[in-house]
Amino acid sequence: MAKKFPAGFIFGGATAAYQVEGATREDGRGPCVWDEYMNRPGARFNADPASDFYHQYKTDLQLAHDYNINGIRISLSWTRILPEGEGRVNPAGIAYYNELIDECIKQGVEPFVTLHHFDTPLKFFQNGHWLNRDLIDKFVEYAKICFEAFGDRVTKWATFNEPWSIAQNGYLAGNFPPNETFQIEKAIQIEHNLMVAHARALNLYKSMNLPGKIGIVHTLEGKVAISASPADCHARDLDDAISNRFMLDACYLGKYSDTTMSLINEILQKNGGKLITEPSDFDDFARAAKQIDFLGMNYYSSHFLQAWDGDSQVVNNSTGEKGTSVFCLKGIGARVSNPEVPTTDWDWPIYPEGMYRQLKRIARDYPNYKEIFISENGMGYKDDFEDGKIDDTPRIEYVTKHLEAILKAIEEGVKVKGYYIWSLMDVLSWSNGYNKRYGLFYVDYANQKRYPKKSAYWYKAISQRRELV
Ligand code: BGP
Repeated sequence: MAKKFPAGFIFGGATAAYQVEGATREDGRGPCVWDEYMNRPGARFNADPASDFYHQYKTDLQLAHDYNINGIRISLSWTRILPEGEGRVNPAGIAYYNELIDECIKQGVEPFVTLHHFDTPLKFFQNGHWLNRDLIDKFVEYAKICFEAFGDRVTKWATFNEPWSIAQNGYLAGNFPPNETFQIEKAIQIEHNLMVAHARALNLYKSMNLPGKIGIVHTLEGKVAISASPADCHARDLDDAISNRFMLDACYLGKYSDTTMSLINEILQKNGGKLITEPSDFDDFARAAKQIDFLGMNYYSSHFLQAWDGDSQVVNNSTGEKGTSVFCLKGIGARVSNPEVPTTDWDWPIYPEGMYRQLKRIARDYPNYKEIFISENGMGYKDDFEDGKIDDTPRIEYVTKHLEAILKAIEEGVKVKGYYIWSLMDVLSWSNGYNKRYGLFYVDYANQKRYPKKSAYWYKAISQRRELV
């Protein structure tokens, strides 16, 4: 295994606007889908003030600088920039992101900017969300405004964060708005529509001759058959097709391969439904596939697949009560526990081998990829805060194993250029609230004070030496 990370490797920290900014009603920001969702009666938590990054960003960037963190993932809140999602631009929103980006650069913390990290303008969500193709045009208009406003300084752009999570969580598992379950046809259609929006925004960016790079962030869940039986292996292939392969094909092949479509059609036949595409989509895909600069890969976990003949059933573990998850999809498979693989309290298998395999798979199946950033990886944990000290040794162990997997892939020739730990500081978790912490820096939500965890000191040492310590 390579000992050192290559020169220029980014040791970053990741955030997302809705999970850190707070200030959801300040300075003219308009409503997004999550505002309405989290303000419903009975909601367990909401996004104000979250980590108050809207006001505390200088403190957080100073900490990043002091801990040798040289990159930060941020996302732009669409409705801070366009309060109605379209039309009128909010000067205060543009000013905020100008100041934030300038501060990142001043502190030597390169911003990696995502245009859309789940927070669709409320109006568009109510109008059919990503099932309505009008939203593709609206997204491209919004992207253009962002490229024009910030494109002179932003060197890394991602069109979307995790299209699969939008589809899976919103339409299969039901733990993201609109909380629908088992709507497989809708999930696949949303994936396609998001890939069209991605391709069109990317092609637009490339036509503007700006100095940066552009890609997309996908969550690449590992898929492993629980046994060598052909039925379990087929369940693995079906889950991989809908979760990963379908969208990777769109991004890198510029089309859906025949094998991919046969798996997707099998899923659609068993569940009822049809994918609707337009011929121009594939022209957009083909142009974008030639121009995409990087893949952002989020990796947390892998699933162990068993053949499943029954109806769909899902139980989400959103409290950290170990062993409560159920996930079986009709026509695909059941995600079962593997007694040999440890899990987090939220039942996410800890399986760094899955990250290694996904990196190798990109290099093998999509050899035209240029570079990969691990744009999120980290461990949700109920940190103990004692006298201002947080010993998060399990998180250090988790990240160490994943960094080892990256070093192994690099040694074998995979072009991985950076790692952004999820998360820089503690943030709001979409469906788990505030007790599932990921940060290098602990946030005391009562007073917004930051405290470095044991992992922050450890991460600093790794970043300084570019090797595991
Ligand atoms: C990814 C998202 C992040 C973040 C992370 C952890 O899917 O891109 O925004 O939330 O997962 O997830 P969770 O907070 O559900 O544990």
